Amino acid sequence: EQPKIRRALLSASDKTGLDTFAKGLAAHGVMLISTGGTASYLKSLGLDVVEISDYTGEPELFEGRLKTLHPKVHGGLLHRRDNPEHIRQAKENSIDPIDLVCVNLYPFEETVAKEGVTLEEAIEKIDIGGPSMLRSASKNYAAVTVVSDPADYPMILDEMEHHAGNTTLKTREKLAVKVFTRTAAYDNAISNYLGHRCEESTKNTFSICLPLNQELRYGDNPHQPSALYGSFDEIFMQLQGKELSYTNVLDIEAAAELITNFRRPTVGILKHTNPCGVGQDDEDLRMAWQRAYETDTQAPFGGVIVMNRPMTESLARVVGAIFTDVIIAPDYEAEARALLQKKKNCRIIRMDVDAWNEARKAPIIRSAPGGIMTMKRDSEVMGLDNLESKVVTKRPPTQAELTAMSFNWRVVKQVHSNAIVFGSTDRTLGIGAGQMSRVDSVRIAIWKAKQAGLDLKGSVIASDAMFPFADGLQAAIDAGVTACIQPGGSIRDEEVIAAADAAGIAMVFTGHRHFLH
Ligand code: 93A
Repeated sequence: EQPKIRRALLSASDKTGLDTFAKGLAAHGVMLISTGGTASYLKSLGLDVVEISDYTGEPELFEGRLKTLHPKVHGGLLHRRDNPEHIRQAKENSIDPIDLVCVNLYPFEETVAKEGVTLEEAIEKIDIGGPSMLRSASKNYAAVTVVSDPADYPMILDEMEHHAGNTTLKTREKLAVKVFTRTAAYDNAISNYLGHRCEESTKNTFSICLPLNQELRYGDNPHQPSALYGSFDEIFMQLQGKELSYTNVLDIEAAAELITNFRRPTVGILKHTNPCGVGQDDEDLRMAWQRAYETDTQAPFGGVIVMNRPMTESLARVVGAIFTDVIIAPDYEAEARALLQKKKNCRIIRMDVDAWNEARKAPIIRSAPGGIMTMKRDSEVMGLDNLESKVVTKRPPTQAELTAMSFNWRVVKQVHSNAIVFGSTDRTLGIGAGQMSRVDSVRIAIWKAKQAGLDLKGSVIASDAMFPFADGLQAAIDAGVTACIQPGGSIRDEEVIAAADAAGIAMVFTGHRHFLH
């Protein structure tokens, strides 16, 4: 038979929900013990509280660095209630059992996220006593209820109501697991913050601890279970549609990365993380979509649509006619939302652009045999500054060609290698993705443009990496391009430039490549 909870220690930086919780505990006849700030707060609510220093008989020392690190606290949490020797030692040392601990930690993560925080400020926010109590209580979850999340307050009061003033063992076990996840994440945040201050140490270890965000529908295929960790749903809020799968998440990230490259109103259509088409229009988002869609009217079946402006009603109307898996927009006009509601299975995602921009500062992480690999994200469009000075051909590009180069370079960056994009100033015309030889990507892009009934005469070609031979560029020239943007850097660059000059086309070397694997 479970004894009632008699003593509770409350020490909370975040006082959210604490008033109701503490009152609820008091109503169950629980004695409340509290640290300085929390005690003042509870007293202000008219509750009876024992100050921690009165409880331990020792003052809070060193500006609060030493408040709860005391045998009366940790002994009260740690001793086994089913072990006569523990009970005897507790009595001998005047240690009373503490049956519930409610702690939330100094806000270390929030503090270091602030601009301009000093090392000293950060260090003062490293909570020692809080995690220690949480860990002591969790180790002894057989007897102690440990509360680390204000969201659990109502559930705990409810259990006490229905289980004679205590929680169930099952609940205590779950709460203990939650604590170890929380303290592990807390220590990782400290380790990463301090580690990043001295570059070298981050290279010694890499630690992450993320809470489960959601079980995914499945992985690449239905026989591959999959799960998502972290705070994905705070960046990409799903407003409706089927549950996300692993490939949906990959597509959403690829789509977000693509659209982030553009400031003008832009719509992108993707499939299997590759762009099928991208279009722009300053007046009408539907026109931007039209341009993207015309690039390839077949592949977008079951694809992803992304835009960098709130989705309009007129766009929702045309998109409604096409089978689409995911739509991503910073927002939706009310009429657009209403129209999309009819597409029950389609996942409608609202993208928090600020949160995304924050999230993409983190490195790319991939599994590697026996561990993981990290890589700085390819987040900047490289090589577009002073394009005029990067001309390698006799003929310099026209203004329109420069605009088209800039647009298609932003697209090709998000196409898997080997990547080729044909396009004009505000739209793609043909995309070749993921081929093992560059010239094949060129051929595929040309073939696809032809299939779509599009003319490549006067278009621009963008290549994510250098042309190793002249053949790829020659195929593009034969198809009608007048300008080319590519990184350069091949040992046969001279041959490639000669082919361009012979055809009178303009070419720039960005000096940066954008491989994507
Ligand atoms: O500086 S500490 O690591 N030393 C301690 O002994 C200690 N005990 C609790 N910080 C400590 N705490 C933390 O104080 C708790 O985790 C909580 O975040 C905070 C509550 O302090 P107050 O009740 O004075 O507002």
